[in-house]
Amino acid sequence: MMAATQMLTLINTNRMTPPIGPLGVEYVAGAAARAGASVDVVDLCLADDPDAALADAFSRREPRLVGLSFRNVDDCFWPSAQSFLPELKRTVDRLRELTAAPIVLGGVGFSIFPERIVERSGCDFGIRGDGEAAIGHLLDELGGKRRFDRVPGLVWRRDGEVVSNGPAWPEPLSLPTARDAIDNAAYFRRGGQAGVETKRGCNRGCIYCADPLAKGTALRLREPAEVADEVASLLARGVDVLHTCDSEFNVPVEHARAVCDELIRRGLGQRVRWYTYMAVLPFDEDLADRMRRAGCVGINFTSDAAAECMLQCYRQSHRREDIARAVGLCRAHGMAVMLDLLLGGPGETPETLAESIAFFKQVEPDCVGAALGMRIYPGTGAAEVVAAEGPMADNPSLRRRYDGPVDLLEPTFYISSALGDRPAGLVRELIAGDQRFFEPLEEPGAAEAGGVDGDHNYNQNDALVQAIADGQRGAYWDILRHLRGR
Ligand code: B12
Repeated sequence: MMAATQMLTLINTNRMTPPIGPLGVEYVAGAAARAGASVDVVDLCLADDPDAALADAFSRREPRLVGLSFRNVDDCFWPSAQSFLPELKRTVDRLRELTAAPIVLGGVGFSIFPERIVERSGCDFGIRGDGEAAIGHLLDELGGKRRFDRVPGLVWRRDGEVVSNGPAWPEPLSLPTARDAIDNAAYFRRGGQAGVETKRGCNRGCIYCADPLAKGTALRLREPAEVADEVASLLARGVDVLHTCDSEFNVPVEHARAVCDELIRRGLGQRVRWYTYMAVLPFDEDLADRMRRAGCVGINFTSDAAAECMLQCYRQSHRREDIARAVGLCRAHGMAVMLDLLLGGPGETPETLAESIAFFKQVEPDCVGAALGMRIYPGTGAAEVVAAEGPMADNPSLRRRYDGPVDLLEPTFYISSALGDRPAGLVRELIAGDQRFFEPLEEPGAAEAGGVDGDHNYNQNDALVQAIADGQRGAYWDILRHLRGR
């Protein structure tokens, strides 16, 4: 157990808008405080002038440790492809001027590339995986024997070399429920929702996904009662629109049912509205019914494609008929439905593109997120597929906006070269103005760049910011569809 005098300053570095409450900071701060540390949070997202906020914060304190939360490495969106690493480096450099305290990094984005980001940012430490218990261990070692090899998840420098202890994915999973470390009410006003986790980890094999790298492949479940306590804490703060922060809510399905049952039993299902990410399978009448009664109003499915070869390429277990059935279940139970399309993966051709888009139109969802370009992360199935295609430098399907050698730490996307020079143009022609679709942005330099407001990048999205200021709440795809009058 930590000594009560140990002081930790946690900083949220994510300044995208609409602002999303930094759930990682919330839980890490709550856990460190529960373990006896005195914790301050400096939230650069809610600060008008981040530089002034930092200067002000460190003029009044000298903590033992400064923790930076780095949620997004980049916006994962082609072709905007914005990396947040330069900004992170600037923040670390600025902190070096303001404090002598060591700096530790953490966050889901950080945990995808832990060693690289420790090196690139120049910070002292990083924690890959869950931060709640690990940060307490680190504080203890800093104030004691400095046996950094004992801190779970720690990435650190030994004799000038960056070394790592292996990820921190502790079990069982129990998290603070008070929701009092960040300003959830402000995030609700400005971001229109709050996040909550029912579990961590994902055991699915989707080739493109980085979640198993950051959260592990074991499903670490929270007690349903704990999830319900947290929902009640948010309600007490006037926050009644939520988004789950699990990789997929319905995996494993028994846990999804149990969480719903607990929300229903406590009458919370009638007081909150929530949205969720889900796999297309497993999903049936029974789960749809329980979810609706538990307060779910919208589901965003990892549907990916309808062309069979693309579903196989992405290693999805559902077939196109399952997508149609999932949409039908949502309709029957009064939940809005968003289907994600991942276009341009290995093997995509103009024909498979046309097939998937036509099918997604035909099943009549409320929205379709037509993302073009698969962000390639090292350590995923996608990286293996790309490696098998030959040297990355010569791969005509890799798209990027940075110079120099291909480096997967930078936003690097795969768009099948079979789609030609203007794949976004092709996709937009196939969508043909169907207002249910969020379209990919035109390629940089494309002659016709109309319809740029038709995408669903939630990074600096002014239309969303304005809609939320005007009182709209909910998942961003649901707000955007209302803005389109749908
Ligand atoms: C739910 C979700 C959303 C929801 C958020 C809903 C909400 N109200 O919170 C919505 C749909 C809005 C969304 C939007 C976006 N998202 Co998102 N999202 C997620 C998801 C599934 C959960 C994030 C989360 O809150 N996790 C729970 C928290 C508690 O975990 P955590 O942040 O990792 O924190 C833990 C540790 O990392 C660590 N930690 C965190 N901070 C710190 C700090 C210190 C000092 C330490 C020691 C430890 C530590 O401890 C914490 C507790 O254990 C993740 C994937 C995932 N499974 O995590 C993607 C993910 C974060 N999103 C991603 C992206 C790209 C985006 C968008 C940029 C997409 C876009 N272009 O519009 C936007 C950005 C929005 C924004 N303003 O930030 C990517 C980021 C990848 C990357 N390249 O950086 C992810 C990883 C998905 C993926 N696999 O691609 N997202």
